[in-house]
Amino acid sequence: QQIESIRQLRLDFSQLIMHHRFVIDEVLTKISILREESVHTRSYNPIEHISSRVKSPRSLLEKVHRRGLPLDTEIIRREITDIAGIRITCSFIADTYHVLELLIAQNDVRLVEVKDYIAEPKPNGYRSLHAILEVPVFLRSGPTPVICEVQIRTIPMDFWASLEHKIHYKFDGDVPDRLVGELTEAADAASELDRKMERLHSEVREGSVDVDSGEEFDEEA
Ligand code: 0O2
Repeated sequence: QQIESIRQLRLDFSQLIMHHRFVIDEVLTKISILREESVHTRSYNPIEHISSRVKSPRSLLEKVHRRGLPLDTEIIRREITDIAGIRITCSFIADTYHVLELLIAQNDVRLVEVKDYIAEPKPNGYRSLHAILEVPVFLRSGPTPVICEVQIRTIPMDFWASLEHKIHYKFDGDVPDRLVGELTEAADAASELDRKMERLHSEVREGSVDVDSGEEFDEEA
């Protein structure tokens, strides 16, 4: 009896992970279509980089334990919203909001929640636009809604967040005050860079600055 329920749990877990891999594929396809279409029709690429990951079973189980949830995949599916994660890096702040608007305008995408850490950065300086989306994956049994977390940020926001993440893990969360202070300064500098780049970009776009387009590298990935 107990062996049978363990076997069932393993099966449910691998199915849960598989469904989240599928939702990543669905959302990645949507994003690359939006990106290619924008390049084609506006000669403008709002997206610099896209990465994705499915939470490892180990870190998923740790989170389930931390949150005091039962080992029930239906509950985990509902409560843990970052099993499937996609990160989109844009050049400019305006692009982050625009990409999200385009995604949620699609009628099979349901916006569950938005956390706008660009408008309201976390106290440590973390900035990013987070959206929890629910998107159907087309299984043999029919369309099944699956949740996916999309983080959209600019290059400076991403640069800052990856370093902060490394430092956080290196010190196991107990980051020395001096480094915390320096990270806050770096967050301010990243924010200032974003503002400056946005301003320059809109000046160029509005045509008040003469630009010689010159040669460009071919786009990869
Ligand atoms: P990883 O390794 O990137 O997956 P929760 O999702 O329940 O843990 P919350 O507050 O509901 O927490 O979610 P929130 O605020 O939307 O943030 C979740 C994710 O955003 C984190 O996932 C990070 O990826 C990123 N994030 C949030 N705050 C920070 C921050 O201060 N610094 C950095 N570098 N990233 C941050 P994980 O699971 O913590 O990490």
